[in-house]
This record gives sequence, structure tokens and C-alpha cells, in this order.
Amino acid sequence: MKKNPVCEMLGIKYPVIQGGMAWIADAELAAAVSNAGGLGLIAAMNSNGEQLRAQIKKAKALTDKPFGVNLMLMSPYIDEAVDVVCREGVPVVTTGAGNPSRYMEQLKASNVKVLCVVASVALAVMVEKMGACAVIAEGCESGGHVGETTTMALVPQVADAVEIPVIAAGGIADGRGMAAAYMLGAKAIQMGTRFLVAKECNVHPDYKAKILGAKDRDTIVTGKTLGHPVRALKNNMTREFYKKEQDPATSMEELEEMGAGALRRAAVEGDVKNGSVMCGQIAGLIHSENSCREIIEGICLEADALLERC
Ligand code: TUI
Repeated sequence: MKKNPVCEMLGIKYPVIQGGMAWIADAELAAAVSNAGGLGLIAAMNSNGEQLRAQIKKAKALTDKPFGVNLMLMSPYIDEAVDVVCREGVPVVTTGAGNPSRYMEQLKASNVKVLCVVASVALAVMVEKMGACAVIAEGCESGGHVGETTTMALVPQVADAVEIPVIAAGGIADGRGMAAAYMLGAKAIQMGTRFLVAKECNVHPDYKAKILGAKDRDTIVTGKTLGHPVRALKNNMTREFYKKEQDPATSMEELEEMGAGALRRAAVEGDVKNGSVMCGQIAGLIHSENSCREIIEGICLEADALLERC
């Protein structure tokens, strides 16, 4: 593989980052991805400082390679999470689900490399000015919290607007997707759904089975009326949520209450009917559970072979 600016910046072998999936991306998954030569991420999601510190310590014990933390900016514990990341000397963070401007100075002062997930050109330009090392341009094919623009349209527009490296995310799960991302101007990729079914991923087996059985049109976006649209598999929970959302008689509080704890219910308890099985539209492409090493090496080999032909 040729020299790659994202690999050099992060000290990793392959330009592959694992998405920071809430309730799913734990120290074990992050360490497995990093040990395989990618960048593993622990999802800070709604963890408090103590819980996050425990995960960071665990990852440090499992790998001597660089790993990062994904900061979910809507978390009630975001201030604590930023403090812990800085104190523990975590080398890289990714930020998502909002504007990271409040935290940039503190992170940079602690020598943390900040990679910001953006869903628009405007935010990409803004975070570059604030000192982000790279942007992760995430199209709305992705799972969980989504923006409005597809990866195909977002990545080249972001690549034209910023000087820092662009990492493509959303809808990528094989070498074809990786090669396409390079063609659009990205220097690396981030994948969530593909790593959800990694052997080392501790998500509930019933959640994995749902992803492996999904087809192209099996996801739905709910939560637009609440201001945080989320993509998940169609099931009892998301169909009911969608119906209620269309009904003007439903209050915001009722919807918030329905959504609360839904991801945990599916990812930890395995209630894939009444919980939220968040995943990207590319789930339909994924048919097998593999090790992180098989996933990363397989995808990079396939992408390189395709790009040779161009
Ligand atoms: O954050 C994600 N994916 C997530 S977060 C999450 S937890 C959650 N649970 C329930 C409801 C809502 C969230 C599950 N999945 N991906 C990164 C991402 N960030 N995708 C899109 C964005 C984004 C969107 C708007 C980033 C910035 C942004 O800017 C808003 C602004 O203020 O400019």
C-alpha cells in the first residue's frame, strides 16, 4: 500500500477507522481493530467519566497500538468525557452528532488529535479552521444519527472545501466502497455496520443475526421531528415510532420516552423487536461474521486490486 496521510498522522497500518457505535464499540472491539492495524474507537456515548476511564484502561491493557474515543456531543456527560480523554492521554478522538467547537481548545491543548464527523460542507470548513486534523464526512446511508446528504454527494464536496484529509463514512462495507471513497477524494474510510458483525464485537448475538439477515430496504429513519434523525432496522419499535411521529396528537415528550433506552434494549438485552437496531443501509451487503483482521485486510486488498485497474 502507498504512503497514506491518515495512516501517518494516526500511526496506523491501514486507513480504516471503526465507527464509535454507542452501546457496542467497547474496549475489546477497539483493541481488536487497532491490533489488526486500523484505528479502533471506544464509544463514550452517554458514559460518565468513571465508566469511560475504565474502558480506556481496559483498551490500554489489550493493545499497544493507537486507539481513540468517539465523543457523542449530545451526551449529558460530555464535559466529563473530554476531561477523562485529556487526562488519560488518549491520542485521538472523533466527535459526532453536533458541533465540537466548545471542546476543540481543551483537546488540542492536551495534544489530542481531533477528527470531526461532519454531515455538511459548512461544518467541515468550520472545524478545519478550529484545528481539526481531519474530517469524517458521513453520508446519510450510515446507521444511528444521520444527516441529510448521501456519501456520494457529501465526500467530494467536502474534499473540495478543505485542505485536511477527508475520511469517508456511510455505506461502505467492502473494497468496492473503499475504492469508490478514494475516487471521491477521501484518504481513508470509517465503517460501523461492518464491524458490528466482527467476531470480536460484543453486541448481542440476536442483533448481529438481524444485521446478517437484513436486505437493502430494511432500514428506516425516525426522529426527524425531534431534531435528531436516527437510522435503524424496521421492526415493531421503529414502525410504531414512525407512525406516532406522523400523528399531530403525539407530544415530543411521548416520542422522547419511546426512544429512551431503545438502543440498549436491542444491543445489550437482545430485544430486536422492541429495541432500536441501529445500522447503515449497507447491512444488506454483509453476509458473514469475520475477525477484525479479516475485515480490514480483505477490504484493503480488494480496494487496492480495484484501484490498480483504474
Ligand atoms: O453520531 C453519530 N451516530 C450516532 S450517535 C448515536 S446516539 C443517539 N441515540 C439516540 C438519538 C440520537 C443519537 C447513534 N448514532 N454519527 C456521527 C454523525 N454526526 N452523523 C451525523 C453527524 C452530525 C450531524 C450534524 C454532525 C454534526 C452535525 O452538525 C450539527 C451542527 O450543529 O452543525
